[in-house]
This record gives sequence, C-alpha cells and structure tokens, in this order.
Amino acid sequence: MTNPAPDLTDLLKDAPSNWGKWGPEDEVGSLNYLGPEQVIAAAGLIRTGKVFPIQRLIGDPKGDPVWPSRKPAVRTQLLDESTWDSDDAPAFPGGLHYADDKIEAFLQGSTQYDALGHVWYGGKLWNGYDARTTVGGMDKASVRPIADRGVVGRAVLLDMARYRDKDALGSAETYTHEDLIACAAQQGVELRKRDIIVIRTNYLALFFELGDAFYDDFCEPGLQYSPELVQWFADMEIPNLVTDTIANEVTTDPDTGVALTLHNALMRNLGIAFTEIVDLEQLAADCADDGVYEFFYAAAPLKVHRGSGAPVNPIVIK
Ligand code: UVW
Repeated sequence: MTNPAPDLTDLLKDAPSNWGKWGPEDEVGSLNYLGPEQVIAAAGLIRTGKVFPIQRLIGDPKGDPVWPSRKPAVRTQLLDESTWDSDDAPAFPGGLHYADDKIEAFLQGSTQYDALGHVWYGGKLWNGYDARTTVGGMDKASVRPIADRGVVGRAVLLDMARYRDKDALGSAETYTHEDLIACAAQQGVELRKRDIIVIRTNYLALFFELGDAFYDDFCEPGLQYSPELVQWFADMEIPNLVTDTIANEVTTDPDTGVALTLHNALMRNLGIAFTEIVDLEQLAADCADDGVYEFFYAAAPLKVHRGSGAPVNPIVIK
C-alpha cells in the first residue's frame, strides 16, 4: 500500500514565510520587491523596440487549455448586422449600427494572474488572513490589489524545453531551481535578485495535438517542490513566476503525492504572484535568434472586485 500524501501543514511546517514582512494589511506580497528602482532598470533593457503580448487567445478556434475542473470561455454575439435588420433592434438617430458581445469565462481560464489568496491550507491565506474571508468572494488578498498596482520589472526567459533539447517538456516532467540556474547559464543570461521568472515548457502544444484526450491522466510538467527550491525563491526575492503551463508547477509531486505544493509554498507563504498559461512561442523564438533572454515586462490583470484571479495580457518589450 502506498503512503498517503502528507498534509501541507506538516510538509511546509518549517518552510520560509513572508507573512507580516510588509505589514498586517499587505495583499500583494513579493510584488513589493518591485519599486521605482526596478522599473527604471527594466526600462533600460528596451533596445530594439520589439513588443511581445504573451496572452493566449480567448476563444481560440483551436481550443482553450484550462485547468481540468474549468471550462473554456464562451463568447456570445449579442448584436451584429443581422440584429440591426430586425424590428426589435434598438434604434439610434443617424443610422448607427454596432456589434456587441459578451464572454462567460472562468477568471482563471486562459492567461491569468492568481490572487495571492487563491489557494490555502490550514484555514489561512497569504499574510495570515482567515480563509473564511473567501466566502462569497475574496475580501482579502484578492486579485484587485495586484491589478491596482500593476507589475513592471526585469524578466528573464528560461527556455526549459530548448535547454533539454526538446520541442516540449513531457507530462509530469519536473525541474528544480538548479535546472533554472543551469538553463540561465547555458543561455548566457544572469539571474538577478527581484527578477520576474518566465519559464517555457511548450507543454500546451500537446493540448492542441490531443484535444480532450489531453486531460486523460492529467499531470503537467513543472517546478518540483523541495525545501531548497523554496529557500532559493525566498533568497532571490522573486516577485512573480510566469509560465506557459496551466498551473506553473508539476501538478502532483511525484515524491510526496501532494497537489500544487508550490502554489502554497511560493504563493501563500512567500507572496509570489503566479501568472499562468502565457504563450511564449514567438518570444522564445526571438530570444533563441538574438541570444537576448532578459527584457522589460509589464502586466496588470483586469480589476475584478473580490476576484480570485483575473485575465491578463502581459507585454514584454526587448
Ligand atoms: C488552481 O490553483 C487549481 O489553479 P491555477 O492553475 O489557476 O492556479
């Protein structure tokens, strides 16, 4: 018989925490590491003027990869030229016609920022907020404070797929902070304190290849928890982890059997913002071409009152 997965409370009992570091009312955590100094330094990385919006397409006819319990966004057309021909169409002076539509979407479907309070264990969210503050909507550590401040800084792409000489990482494939350091060294880019870390796996290519079968035995590749990895993220004062996978980390830890350990160790405990499901293909091709893996990064999720996450189209400029 296999051992049951340990409880996160036990697994992370000695793990580093940033609770209280920015005061009892803080709701943006390690994003506090990004101030004017980091913004100005990041602006100095703009050299060619090439712009890369890295959001995935909402309503992509090829499909939208989402976490298994979620559904892709549905866009509905409400007004178009055919509507304006009907008798009950609204009428405006001067012959005005226009198109209207709406989307019904999970706030964490497609490319998104997680709120720091999005995941928890032991009844406490980021900064020690009571988990009951999530009932009916997030009263603490929602996505709103992240949206209100925005995220701007130096980012570094770590192309783990190219580093491992693959088109894409495979299901359940893991990597560590030591792999990130080795990947940066191979790419010739320096990893600095307070960098926004952007990791490419190209794993979601499999979703577009397999369709619904992608969700059979779902286990994404990604960072794997270890106390050393969490300490490295804490020591490096990483403000934001951005990846092209749905959940930024290996779905279920192959050693402990625990799901989404790093959501808790990095986001809940250290206050590191998570950005998921970005599309890095054009950016990565450009980086492979010019050998420049550092760049200016700016993002602000949509301002959603009490939201546990929100869609975003981060902009990278080289
Ligand atoms: C969960 O935490 C379940 O999902 P996400 O990938 O949006 O963080």
